[in-house]
Amino acid sequence: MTATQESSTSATGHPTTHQGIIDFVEGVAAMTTPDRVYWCTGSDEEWTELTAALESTGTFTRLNPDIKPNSFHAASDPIDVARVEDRTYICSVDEKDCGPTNNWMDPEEMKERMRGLYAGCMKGRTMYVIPFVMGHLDAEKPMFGIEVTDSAYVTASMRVMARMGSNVLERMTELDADFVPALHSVGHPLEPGEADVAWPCNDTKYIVQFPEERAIWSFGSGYGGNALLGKKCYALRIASVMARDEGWLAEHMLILKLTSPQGVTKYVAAAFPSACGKTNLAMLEPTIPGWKVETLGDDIAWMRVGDDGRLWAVNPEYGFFGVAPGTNEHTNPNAMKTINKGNSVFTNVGLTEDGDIWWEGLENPPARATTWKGEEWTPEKAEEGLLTSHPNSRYCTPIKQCDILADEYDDPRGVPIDAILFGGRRKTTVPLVFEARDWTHGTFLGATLSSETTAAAVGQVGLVRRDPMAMLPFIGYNAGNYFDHWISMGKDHDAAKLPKIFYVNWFRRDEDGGFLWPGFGENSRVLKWVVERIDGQAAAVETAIGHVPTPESLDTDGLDMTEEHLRDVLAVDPAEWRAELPEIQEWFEKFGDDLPTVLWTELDGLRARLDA
Ligand code: GTP
Ligand code: SPV
Ligand code: MN
Repeated sequence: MTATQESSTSATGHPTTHQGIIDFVEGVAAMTTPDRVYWCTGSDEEWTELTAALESTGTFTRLNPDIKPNSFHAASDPIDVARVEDRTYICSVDEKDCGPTNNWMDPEEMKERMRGLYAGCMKGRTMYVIPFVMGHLDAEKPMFGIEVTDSAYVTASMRVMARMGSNVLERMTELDADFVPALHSVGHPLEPGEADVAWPCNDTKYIVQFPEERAIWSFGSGYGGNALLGKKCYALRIASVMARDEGWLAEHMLILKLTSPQGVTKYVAAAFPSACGKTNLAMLEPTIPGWKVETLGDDIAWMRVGDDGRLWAVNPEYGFFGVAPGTNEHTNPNAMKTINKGNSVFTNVGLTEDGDIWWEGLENPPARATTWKGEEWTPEKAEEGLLTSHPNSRYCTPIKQCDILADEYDDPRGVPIDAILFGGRRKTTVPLVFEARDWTHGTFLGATLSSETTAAAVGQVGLVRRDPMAMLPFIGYNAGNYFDHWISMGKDHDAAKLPKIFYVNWFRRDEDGGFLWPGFGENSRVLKWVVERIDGQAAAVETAIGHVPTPESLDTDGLDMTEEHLRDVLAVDPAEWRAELPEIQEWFEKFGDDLPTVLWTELDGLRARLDA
């Protein structure tokens, strides 16, 4: 890159006088020995230079500008397609603070090991310095970070996903602000004359959080959640620790605004595990007349109790990093409109002959395409099982391009949440929707949330595991203490003003393996029941697990569904739930004394109600 910054260059030649930032950047450069250090400005010229550089290394293929302007296709190394949970560590000083659900290593030992990997690892490359802020630059306390990376792909993607650039650096300098130092390398140094590869990465990967230091060290991967360090590493793992210490919540939740035909507005946050429907719900087009959904966020919510006692949520991100397969004009027309405006990066999807992208589930399959692995694809080969796209392929697109982005997205105070939904992917047992009895019971539902694993993380797909609050891979400390933090939010504040908690499951199956519930836009019927519950209008039956809709209380107008079918959708089978009890028991036992006793009381209550 040739661009340099003239303004406010310090005596050290850096575009800031913030000594903490200078020390971090110089320290990393000394260890990793890049050929160049480049401070990102976030300008349009910079984007043009970055994307041109990515085209020249073969990382990016420019898409047809008549179809998707200023957009690019990228294909990763097949060993670098998803988050690597077994390589992700919480290196707290005390192992107990990491808890039983995270990998731990002594921070000094980990640093020693990683310094060995980082030594000279940026040789032959440019080191990009990305000043960024998660949330608003004019927030009461802006949440700054500096990501240092040797990946132009990561730099381009960070520009889409986070507010970044010169104005952020200037503000950090003015405030002499605290920031999260986030070090990233693909771990692929280049010897003199050695040609680069399209997707540099390393067989050895480490995604490491140092919670006390609020620092992130990532090595060996270029994939989103492993490499765009503002996202999962900062906004969830590190932020969850900050939130524990400061009395707020950092959660894996979408945020949406729902307006009824009468013009009544409600805000809903929902936590579903990776690849379980957050983006789709966040951008939903209601099928019930007169209802409107607007989006505030699709992956992460930071929530604080305001002076009014309500729980206020902001989305700290600036883009969508969405699952591509299955996205289409029917399932998510708003995502399609967003990406069709251009300015987007598509990773591990198919590339068509006319310079567009295609993935499984998209309309109008092309006559031929190149798969993400570079194979030739035709509809005939699809019948033999060849996929154009990796199941965890992603689009990366600016949130501001979303037509249904709510105006409140730009308000640093965020929005007051009326309802929290927890949900997972369960073929059996869990009904379409039910309401928790109170905040503590809601915390129990979140703490015992279960879901089938997906392609968003490396490993076997389809295994049922407990994924508390959809945060299993993202809680930056002892999950037992995290449950306690949730419980105390209900105790330290007026629970009546906090959101009501619900549990949903779009993924229940019939005997033939088909989905019992049509999902997507039809989920508006569930949202309607939820807000009517909050307003005391919708009926429910009290069951052992919580308040389940009566069949009449769920709006099924225009839905082609028999009464019997609807009963199956809403069914609570005591035998199935009894089978959950030993699993929950085993799950809770993992946490020993760190599990809040009220959660044992909740489990006893559930058992007693099931036996009654
Ligand atoms: P991350 O970005 O990994 O955190 O995922 P996410 O929670 O945002 O999931 P997303 O909305 O991208 O959905 C993932 C997959 O679930 C896609 O293949 C969707 O088509 C599918 N999906 C989403 N909503 C529904 C639904 O209501 N019913 C069914 N059957 N599938 C759904
Ligand atoms: C997830 O896996 O939950 C995602 C994608 O949202 S990633 O950014 O890779 O974590
Ligand atoms: Mn996610």
